[in-house]
Amino acid sequence: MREFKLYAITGEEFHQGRDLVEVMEEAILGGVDIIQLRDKTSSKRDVLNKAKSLRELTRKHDVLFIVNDHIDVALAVDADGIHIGQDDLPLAEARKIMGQDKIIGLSTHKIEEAREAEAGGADYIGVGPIFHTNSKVDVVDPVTTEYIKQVVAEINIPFVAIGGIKLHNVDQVLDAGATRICMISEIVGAKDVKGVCQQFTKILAEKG
Ligand code: 3NM
Repeated sequence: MREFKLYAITGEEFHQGRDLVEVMEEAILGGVDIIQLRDKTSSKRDVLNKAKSLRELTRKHDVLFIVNDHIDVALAVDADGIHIGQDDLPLAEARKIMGQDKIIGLSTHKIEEAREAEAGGADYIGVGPIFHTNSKVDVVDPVTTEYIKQVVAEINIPFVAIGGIKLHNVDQVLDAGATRICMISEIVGAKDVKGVCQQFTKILAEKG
């Protein structure tokens, strides 16, 4: 899997009416090197159309493109991979459908899930929510930076820290050992999306 560090997930409820592709392009221009289309409410057809647009954008800028949950959409647009949660299609079934060459990311909220993801062949895991987040419904309580430390000590596949990460608290995440960070609201809800991403890029370069 190609290396990535700054991961942005779409969250159109934070876009303040701005165009999806424009917001994500600003993020890429600020240094985001992987984007995920996450849309829990639109029709399959609408998700497909958004995925097509974002696939075109990510090809243009040569950054990774991941689709949340919709495996069929991911395959239809030739995304680089999918991201799934603990209640989605199991990893083994997802791998059968996606094949060996595609990226499969899995959300984890405790070390047992991280171990299972690694044993099951996930390409990367999400580790979170580190802090309180309003961007995901039914999310578990914050796992804190302690969970990052556990994963660093035990798990050998790449991981991204996620959940409530902001410019003002990212240092805690990196100090705990994370080298890849993932955000929705702090990026796509920013007035200056590109500027915020440039700041994260700089921080990652300094700490990395
Ligand atoms: N997954 P924000 S937390 C999509 O812990 C998602 O698995 C999480 O949004 C997890 O950066 C989360 O706005 C929401 O807090 C992240």
